[in-house]
Parts: sequence; structure tokens; C-alpha cells
Amino acid sequence: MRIDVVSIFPEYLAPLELSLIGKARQDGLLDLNVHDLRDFTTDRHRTVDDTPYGGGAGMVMKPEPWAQALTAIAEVGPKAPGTEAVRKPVLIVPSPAGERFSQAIAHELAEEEQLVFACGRYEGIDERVLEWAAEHFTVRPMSLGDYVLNGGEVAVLAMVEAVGRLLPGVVGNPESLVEESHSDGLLEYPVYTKPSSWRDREVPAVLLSGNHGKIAQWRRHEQYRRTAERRPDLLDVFDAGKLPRADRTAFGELGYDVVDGRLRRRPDA
Ligand code: JCE
Repeated sequence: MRIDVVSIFPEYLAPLELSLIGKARQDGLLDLNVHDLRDFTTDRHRTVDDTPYGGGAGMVMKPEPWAQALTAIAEVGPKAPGTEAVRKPVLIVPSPAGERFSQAIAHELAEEEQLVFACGRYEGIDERVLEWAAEHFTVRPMSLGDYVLNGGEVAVLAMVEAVGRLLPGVVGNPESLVEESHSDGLLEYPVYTKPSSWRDREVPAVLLSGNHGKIAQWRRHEQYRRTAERRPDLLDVFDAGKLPRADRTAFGELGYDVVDGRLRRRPDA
């Protein structure tokens, strides 16, 4: 996979050189390049921003440096005749007004040949850049979550890490990805390591029992308990159709009944 990132703060993307993603780069699985938007300006002051039409606070990123950068990076523009059709690169534009990023989207992006991330700053990028870019890219404005960052860089760090670890050969332990892939939209169970007693706190005895059936059931029930407590919204879409009796009972104790294969919160609970 090829990944290009464009930013006026390329040094902000330095962590991509480290750890998991850095390893993938070394191993030739990932061709990742960070570009400075100011290198695509033509004026003496390397200007990337200007005042907003219609007034209002702050500044807006000028369109032409973006067009120059994206053209150079994706080798868009007139192609030699007879060039075979290739998949458009995906242009991901972090924005609080974007589609919400998710693990499902990370899996989609991991299938692509080329991703380009456009990191905005100030009040964002002139909207015409996104319209123009749609001729050459699949454009996806993307939000990391319902909060406002100062720019796209931190969102890109998160998205590149989420996609990068799904690429074949990037994760050290592929078992952890298998477990994740059949994770059923619930929160993870809690994990423990040695010592079994630490500051008067014991690891749950079942985990030391060697009974793998009991351990699997305990972990599942912990997932239910945590999800009900912290992310009850996830239970709205949980498939409770073919749960074992013990699991229905566990949900019962958490205040949920199973109705038509869905969990329903009991009114009094
Ligand atoms: C960004 C800004 C809009 C005022 C470029 C914020 C993504 N999930 C996300 N939260 N915040 C972002 C994000 C991404 C790119 C930019 N800003 C700041 N955005 C209105 C200020 C500028």
C-alpha cells in the first residue's frame, strides 16, 4: 500500500516513522511519504491561507497549493493515451463534518492501493478542492469522533495506525486480529497478567482454573457487563438470536430481555 500525507506540519507526522508502521515501512509493506503543503506554493511567503468569503472568524486554506500537491502526489492530470485504467486513489480529508471513522472503514481502506490524507488547519480547506479532487480521487471527508481538533494531523495518525495494522504482515501476532475480526460489536473483556496477587488485588480465580470453557464464558459475560455499563448503544444492534441459556441469564441480570433476537432494556431496570 502507498500512503501520502500532506500537511503544513509534516514534523507532526513523525510518529508514523516509529513502531508498527515504521516496521511495515522497513519491511516494504507500506510506502509512506509525508509532504509539506508549503512546498507546493509559488509566492515568496509560501502562503497557504486567506480570509473567508462571507466573513467570520479565522482563515481558510487556499485551493491552489492543494491542487498542486495532490496533482504531484497522485500523478493526476492528463494521462498518456493507452494507459490502462487503474483504481482511483482514496483522498481522506479529516474534518469534524466528515463521516465517522470506524473499524469497518479501516478494513475498507486497508484494501486500497493508495491512500492520500489531506490535513487541514485553520477553519478548513476551500470546499472547491474537494469538488475538484473528486475527478481524480474517491474523496472521503472523515471525522475521528464528535469533538473538534485543531487540524487533521492527529486524526491521520490514528487512521493510519488503524489501517496499517490490518495490512498483511504488519501485526506481529496475527491471532489478535483473528480474535478481533469475530468480535461481535461488544467491548473487550478485561485482561490480567502476573503476579496473580498484586497490592491485595487478585486476578479473577476462573482465569487460573485451566477450565477453558468457563474462561471463555466468563470473558463473554464481562464483555456484556462492560458494554451494558459503558456503551449501551452497541447493544441495540447486537445479535442475541442464538445466545446460550447462560448468556441470556447474564443479560437478564444486567436488565435486558431478548425479544425477536434483539436485546431490550427492561423498563424498570
Ligand atoms: C480541523 C476546525 C472546523 C473549526 C482542519 C479539525 C476532525 N474528528 C475531528 N475533529 N476535528 C477534526 C479536524 C480535522 C481537520 C481540521 N480543523 C479545525 N475545524 C471548524 C475548526 C481544521
